[in-house]
Amino acid sequence: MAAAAALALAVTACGGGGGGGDAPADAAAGGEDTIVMGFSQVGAESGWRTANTKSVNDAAAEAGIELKFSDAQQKQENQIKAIRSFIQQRVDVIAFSPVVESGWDTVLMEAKRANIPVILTDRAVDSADTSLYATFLGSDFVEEGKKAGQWLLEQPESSAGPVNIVELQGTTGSAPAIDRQEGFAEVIAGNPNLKVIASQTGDFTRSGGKQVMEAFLKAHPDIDVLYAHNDDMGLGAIEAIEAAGKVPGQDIKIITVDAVKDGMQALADGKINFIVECNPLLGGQLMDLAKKVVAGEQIPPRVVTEETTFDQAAAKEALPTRQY
Ligand code: GYE
Repeated sequence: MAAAAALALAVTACGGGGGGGDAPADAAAGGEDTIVMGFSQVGAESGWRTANTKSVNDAAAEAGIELKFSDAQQKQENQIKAIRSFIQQRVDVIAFSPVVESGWDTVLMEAKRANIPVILTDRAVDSADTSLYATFLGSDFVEEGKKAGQWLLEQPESSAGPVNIVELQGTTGSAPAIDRQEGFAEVIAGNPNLKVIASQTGDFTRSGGKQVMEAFLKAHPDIDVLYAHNDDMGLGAIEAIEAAGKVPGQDIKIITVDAVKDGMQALADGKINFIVECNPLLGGQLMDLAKKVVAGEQIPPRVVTEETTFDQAAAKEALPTRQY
């Protein structure tokens, strides 16, 4: 620990002296007053993520904030490395979307000791010490899970007899996977007809969704409903369902989360039945919060994004003007 701290100090001193690797970037971006943000992204696992990355990049350019962007390829160790490097470069603010909820206290403490504010964006951490970050900007994932369950509760088949549900979970240990499972389970517990007969992670990817759905279809001939924690896994699962000779949206009803373009298209085409929206366009709000926190202004500890839901008719209406 002491050695690491000493090293961090040494690198910091060097960078601050003007001869460090970060000096030219600062100069190019317009000098001393430019806010520099280190941003550690989860990866590029889904359409949602692609839209989120674009939003962050566009908003930084618009706000005149210099962005140091790092892609963690869905690995926590890469995010920890990126955050340490941002601390060494003495960025003004660090923003990151934590791939999983736990295991962040040490590195967040390092940022705090270096006096660099941290903004959590999109996903939460489970740290008990909330002084380790300035705010959390993102969706209410439990609420999203509840909306998915609520739609299913309202379908006529839910009161007609047993409904066998399979669930494709997001990345194990991630806030959206944990919370979307929890919200959904809580709501469907109100109806004994509704049973989750299998639940497994597809890692938020299309290929993961396809593979796991293939296995579900082999093991369970009697699946009525698929609940996928994101559109991409749902879209992968549709391929598996069609390959098994079943009709997605009819033989198996499908509920997903996100409402990205490809998901909305499948919903409009009748292959998905219901999508709970999760808004990836967080860039603008993130840059506003960053400016305030760097200026020492008060910011709310939690900023929740507003979201809606779509059935097939609503998807048809929304698609032509959908941004992502
Ligand atoms: O739903 C999924 C992505 O963290 C809200 O991550 C995000 C989730 C999103 O891979 O598609």
